[in-house]
Amino acid sequence: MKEKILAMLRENERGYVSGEEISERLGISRTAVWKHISELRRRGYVVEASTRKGYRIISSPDILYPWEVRPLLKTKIFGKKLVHFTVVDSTNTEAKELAEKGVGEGTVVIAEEQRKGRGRLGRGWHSPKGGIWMSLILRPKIQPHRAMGTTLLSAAAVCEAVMKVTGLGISVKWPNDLLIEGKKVCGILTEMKAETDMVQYIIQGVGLNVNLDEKDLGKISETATSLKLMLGRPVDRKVLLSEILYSMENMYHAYLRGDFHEVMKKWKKWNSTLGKHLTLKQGDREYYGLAVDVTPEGGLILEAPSGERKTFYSGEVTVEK
Ligand code: BT5
Repeated sequence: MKEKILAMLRENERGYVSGEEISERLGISRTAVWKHISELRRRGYVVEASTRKGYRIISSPDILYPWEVRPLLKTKIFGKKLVHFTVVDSTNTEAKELAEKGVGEGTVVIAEEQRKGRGRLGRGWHSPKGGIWMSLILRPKIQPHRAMGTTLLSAAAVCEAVMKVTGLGISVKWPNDLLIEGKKVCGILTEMKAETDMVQYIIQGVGLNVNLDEKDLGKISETATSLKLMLGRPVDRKVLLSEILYSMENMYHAYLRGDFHEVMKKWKKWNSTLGKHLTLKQGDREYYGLAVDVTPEGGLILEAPSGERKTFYSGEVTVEK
């Protein structure tokens, strides 16, 4: 109902819409209209009311409410069910709980702020207001070793969407870092539950610094940046979120069809890792080599100076300057 009332108020942005018209068109009582308007106000919308003329919308909050995002979606299933939090510990944790309860593929959990945002290997993810902190539930019928491929497709999808909406030059550093001018703007956290030979669900967490200012980044501003800082103006998070989900859905379907070539082609287009000499750290072990390719499962193939090739499925990469 909120979605419909907002649409009516926005049809005629400079003018008023009478309570009577809303009530007639939506088939609800005038009191119900008033209750919905009060609810919108509680959620940060500024709606002017005049006894003679009716209601007029003055401004909307910059919040990724489901009824704001839904009308912009171009996807078939991704994001159609959207669970929104103002503040939460971690959207990945929430998504995992939902997945355990059987919630379907394509469900997205999103938060304006995370108190305990998570990175890989127990690291934290700084998530103040202004970012896109989201987790997507996937239920592909694939073997666990292929799950990492979804990290790559998500990384490529976010690059595609960011490029489309902002025009900024963005690149992927294998496996899950998205960088602009060498600074991290987005990280991806893939978590899964699997039986020995079949994935039950994958939670694809995406953390993207959209409208964060220098002060929001605080201590990490030396290594991290945001789209707003790079662009010099804020970005419409709703539009960007809808583009990200659209790209993710398209690439995910290509991936499920077995069209790895399509996914890899996109990933390679955005990547800044292949062709570079780099050090890959796994715990306290280090490997050095030339990044020659990625496998359809998302593994990175390194060629050591001896010519020997080895594939890695996890690790921290430092590109040699
Ligand atoms: C990642 O881990 O890059 C994965 C981050 C995934 C975050 C999303 S947000 C939605 C969902 N819910 C969650 O709880 N998590 C996911 P990793 O590669 O381990 O990088 C973590 C490191 O990046 C930290 O140790 C910091 O150095 C740095 N970092 C932390 N917050 C950052 C930020 N907002 N921007 C850039 N770098 C950050």
